[in-house]
Formats: sequence, structure tokens, C-alpha cells
Amino acid sequence: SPDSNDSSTPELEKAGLLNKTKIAEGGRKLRKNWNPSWVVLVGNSLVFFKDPKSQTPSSWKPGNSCPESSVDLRGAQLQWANDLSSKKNVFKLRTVTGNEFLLQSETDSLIREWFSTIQSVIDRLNRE
Ligand code: I3S
Repeated sequence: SPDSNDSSTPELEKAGLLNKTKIAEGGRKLRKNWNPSWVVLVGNSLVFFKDPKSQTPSSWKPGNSCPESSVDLRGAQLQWANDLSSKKNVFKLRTVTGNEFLLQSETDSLIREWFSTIQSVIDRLNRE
């Protein structure tokens, strides 16, 4: 389309369902609370939405798909973190502000795709 390179419209890199828990906020450790999350990688951000399956029909109305939270990937660090969970396929994302998230999927190929796609965005931002 003619607008596909419009810099005001960040490119959607990836979207899908992952298990997520936040484990630190501003460097302070948090209690784990794993939940399915609809994760969207768009532009320089990773955006988290409620698991669509857990939403009520009314929450599907346009305009009601409000993100739960959003992570700026600039300066973020990504690492495999199977030592931080009994679950398999876990990686940790740490933001410059000291927020830490674990993301997980039972599907090996899927989690590897997420890891490399997020890493490539971080690498691109590091080159800017
Ligand atoms: O690393 P931890 O503390 O063993 O993580 C487990 C606990 O947070 C547990 O919650 P409670 O301590 O509130 O019962 C969670 O239910 C588990 O999922 C956490 O471990 P995994 O290994 O699933 O990340």
C-alpha cells in the first residue's frame, strides 16, 4: 500500500499469545503471577493486552482493547532464563527502568521466534 512506509505508522512486527509475569518493577522484586497475555510488537514497543479468550463479549467493542501495559525496548536486555522458572522456554526482558518480565510458551519454535524478533528490534534501536 502507498502508506506502508509512512514513519508515523509504526510497523507491526509480531503478535500472539504468550504467558507473562512481571518479576521486578523499577528494580524491586515482585511476586510472580503468570497469566496469558496477548503480546504485540509494534515499532519500538512491546505492548501487552489481556488474553482475548478471557475477555467478555462487551470488551471486544472497538475502542475497548486498551493495552494493560507497554514496554519501551530501547536499551532493553533480553536473555534466556530457564533458571528463573520451572516452566520451559522462558526468557527475561529487562527495561532500562528496571522493569523485568518473564515470557514463556510451550511451543519451542514460537518462543524462539519471539526472542529473535524482539532482539532484532533491540539491536536496531542500539544502532540508531
Ligand atoms: O520462582 P518461584 O517463586 O518458585 O515461582 C513460583 C511461584 O511464584 C508460584 O506462586 P506462589 O508462590 O504464589 O504459589 C507460581 O504459581 C509459580 O508459577 C511460580 O513458578 P514458575 O516456576 O511457574 O515460574
